[in-house]
Amino acid sequence: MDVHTPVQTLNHTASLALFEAAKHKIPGGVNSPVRAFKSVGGNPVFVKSAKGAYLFDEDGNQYIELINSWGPMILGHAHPLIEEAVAKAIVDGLSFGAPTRREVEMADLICQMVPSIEMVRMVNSGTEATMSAIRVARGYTGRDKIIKFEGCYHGHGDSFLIAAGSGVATLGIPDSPGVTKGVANDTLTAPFNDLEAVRTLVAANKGQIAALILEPVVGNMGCVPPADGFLVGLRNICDEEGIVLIFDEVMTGFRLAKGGAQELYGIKPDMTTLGKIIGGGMPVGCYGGKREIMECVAPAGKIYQAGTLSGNPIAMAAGKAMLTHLNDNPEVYTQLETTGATLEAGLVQGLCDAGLPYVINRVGSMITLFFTDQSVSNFSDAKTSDTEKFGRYFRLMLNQGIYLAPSQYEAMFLSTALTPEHINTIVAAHKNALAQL
Ligand code: HOZ
Repeated sequence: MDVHTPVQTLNHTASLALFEAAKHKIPGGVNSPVRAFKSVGGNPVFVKSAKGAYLFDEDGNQYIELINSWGPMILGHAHPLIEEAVAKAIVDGLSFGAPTRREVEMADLICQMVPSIEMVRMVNSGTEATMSAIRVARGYTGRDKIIKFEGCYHGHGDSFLIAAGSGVATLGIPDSPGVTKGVANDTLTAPFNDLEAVRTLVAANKGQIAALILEPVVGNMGCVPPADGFLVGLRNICDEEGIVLIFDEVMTGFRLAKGGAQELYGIKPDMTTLGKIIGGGMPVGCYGGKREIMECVAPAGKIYQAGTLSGNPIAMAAGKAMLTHLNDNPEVYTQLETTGATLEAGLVQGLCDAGLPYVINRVGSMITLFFTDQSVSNFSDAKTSDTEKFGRYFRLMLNQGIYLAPSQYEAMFLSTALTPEHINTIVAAHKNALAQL
């Protein structure tokens, strides 16, 4: 019989003091709600630094990193290639609000790696990318409505805060106050993986739907892969009805394959949105797609979208270093798949030994453990999870130095900095946590 080590609570004195101070000046003490640990209990850990597979907090605790800034740190933290590129760029100036060579090189690289993107516009975040993409889709089609899926999260733009996942689902406020009825009425929702529901919406709103947007592999209700035939079914519906198909690849882009989920599943969307991943973690995003659509964007066309910081030189330098590395080293994806499969096998073993009901969804280096006994293929399924149990599990893992996403409705993101030894450590902590749930 395994002997389990009782989990001691780590010292979080400095984090706690910072959180108390933060609550006086920052709403809820955090600059993005999901960081507040609200659904898992306890208080947020304040990060001091990160390197490779590790995160270090203000109290000197060390954690193995499984969030990786919600996806972009594919190569782990403070990777020398990216650090060097940023250091070199900084001496040339921080922001110009004018075009630069690096933006042209980045646009070339993105179009090369994601062939459905024929033209691309840089913005500053994934939220900005998705908000801009639907404006362009509306301008291009002359239609107002969009379809999104329950539990998908596309940033905090008004149109997307309807039946949203991520922090919105975590805090139980799926339809945020402040979103006007008009905007809400233009957002139609369907359950993920339900083609019939989409067909019904399209038939009931004939000629009115500008865009259908989705995370092709969802990360924001936990990891939920597309069912066989789902993505191709959506592609066909959009073709038949003249609807712009938008893949939100803020989390999956350059992570699941060089060309993102669209390469993995062999489906070409009309438009793609990307986020922090194209800046190696710097604040950046972009949207792009078919030339015919993108040429409608000002100043080439009449659909307005702009930004002083768009294509920021430091973000471009970091992004170019990371994307070039991914482009030149396809073995990164084999390594991420192996790491993901090894972690999954270890987690499954622990859960079977403990005799606990579970579902693990994984696509490559995105993975979620749901505490439920029914398969999870949409948001209703995800909500059958025992979130209390997830909270206890989260705290037991944190206190053993494993940093998971602080919500059942998020995915873990693995990096190439994780070694087999790290995976062994995570699995040992997992077994220990399960024994003490
Ligand atoms: N699921 C979010 C990223 N797509 C979490 C990050 C945040 O909201 O701060």
